[in-house]
Amino acid sequence: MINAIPPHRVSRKLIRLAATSIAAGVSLFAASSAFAEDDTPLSAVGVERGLELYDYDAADRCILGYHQVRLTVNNVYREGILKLELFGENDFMKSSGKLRRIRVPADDGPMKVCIHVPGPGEYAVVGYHDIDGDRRLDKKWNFKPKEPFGLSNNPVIESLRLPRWEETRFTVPHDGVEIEINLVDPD
Ligand SMILES: [Ca+2]
Repeated sequence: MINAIPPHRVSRKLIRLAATSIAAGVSLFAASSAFAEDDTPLSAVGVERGLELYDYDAADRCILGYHQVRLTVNNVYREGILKLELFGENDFMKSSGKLRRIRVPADDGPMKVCIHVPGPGEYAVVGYHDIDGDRRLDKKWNFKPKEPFGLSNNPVIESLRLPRWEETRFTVPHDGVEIEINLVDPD
């Protein structure tokens, strides 16, 4: 019985083991994110890449099982800024209805971005690739977007109109949800 471990040591060892496994599981999703696991302040990344970025616009850490939207953004590449906004039904697409705003350096897609939501419920995400990094969605002469944009549920918007809540909303359960947004090049 030389190798016997006292009961209290066993339980501590098990707790440590469990903690390590949980941490490994969490980082499994986050590891594929270009920046979610990177603790470098967003403002410092901005300086490095010549982009105007602020720490308060950072994305959230990806945590499986947490009430958050775990986004995969497609058709994006390493230039400029990726901007995403989270809305609820109230004042959808209006600045007063904006629940969160994320501005992160754009990277070669698919990009993983996580956004915490206030609680389980219905939400919508709208976003665009601010290629020139001027923090605005560039528009054409006819007010159509000039930079790639995307919406949750990826509805096709052919005419010149704002997206509707009904076509972009999705449900976030208590343990979060994975969604994909395909940025589309404007015609
Ligand atoms: Ca722009």
